[in-house]
Amino acid sequence: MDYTLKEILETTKACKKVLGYIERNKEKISEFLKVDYSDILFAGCGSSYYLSQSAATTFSRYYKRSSSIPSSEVFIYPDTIFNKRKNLTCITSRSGETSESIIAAKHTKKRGSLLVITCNEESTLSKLADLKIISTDGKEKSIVMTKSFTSMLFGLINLAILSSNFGEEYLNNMLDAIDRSLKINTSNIINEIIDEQFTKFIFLGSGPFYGIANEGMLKIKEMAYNWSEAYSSLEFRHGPIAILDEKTLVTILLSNSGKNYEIKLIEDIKKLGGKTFVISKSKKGIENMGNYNYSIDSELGDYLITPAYLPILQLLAFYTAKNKGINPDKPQNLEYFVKLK
Ligand code: F1P
Repeated sequence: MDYTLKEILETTKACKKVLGYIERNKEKISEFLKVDYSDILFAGCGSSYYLSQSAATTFSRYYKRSSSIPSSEVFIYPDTIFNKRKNLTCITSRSGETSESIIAAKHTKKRGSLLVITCNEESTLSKLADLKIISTDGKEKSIVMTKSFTSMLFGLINLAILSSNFGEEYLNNMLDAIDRSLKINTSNIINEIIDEQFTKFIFLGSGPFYGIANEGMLKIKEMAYNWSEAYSSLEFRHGPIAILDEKTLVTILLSNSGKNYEIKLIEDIKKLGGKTFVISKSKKGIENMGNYNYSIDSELGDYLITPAYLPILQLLAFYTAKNKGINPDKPQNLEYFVKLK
């Protein structure tokens, strides 16, 4: 089996492991999060930046107002980042060795505390951290990030929940939802989609789903070398909609908060001849809304369901690549992490 596929299918196990890590270090983590930080900034590169986008939205909801930027922006435009109060920076990095993220970490450590989430405990970033969260089983052989992304996001959502004493009872439901999303691997939906040989891929998601939409966009580029774009859902009407044709697949990550608006958008896209793939938590009220549909069948809210949407997008990219005769285990032009020379 291709190891990229094997790693996607190991996602639930990786999430359980990160949960165990958080459980074992609960006291230390709670103490760290009790500090009255004024600004919280998430930063990362590539997939880890998109992970930061989604995590920052979830931290804003459950912990404190947070924002996200690519790591390089931290040291290229430092004046725009921090005020003089007590800051917390969270750097996300699978390898813990990406140059921009290391420079950003050193930079922000001078101005506050540093939280690092990574899959590599022995990395440079882990050693710089005031608090580190390790996704041991998120570690991958594959260059493209899959279970590492999902397990690190799962870990960060758990931190947000822990900080607010909100709903630890939801953790098992989150793991169940991830398991159910992986079932798409044995359904026919992805085969039906790849048979159409779409040439353009658009991913739409709002709030915590925006970072996930960006990651769907990146997976298609990295694995299948297809043109792809991602937008905050309703932004799609403001220009990008002009490129729709019957060979464009628009994947919509349906939310609870924006559902009514998103349903109207799906109808518009279909009227204009684009094809839609609707990923939702529940089928209720939206049966066969898209040209293609996948429902995870979960009662979770928007902020907690996000990790479960990822395996679907990763598998879509994986099989699109295979169908084009591309080996997703060996993507062209990419390295495991970027080292600036
Ligand atoms: C990961 C990353 C990947 C990307 C590429 C280069 O960095 O940016 O997202 O696919 O292969 O590395 P990190 O998470 O290890 O910092």
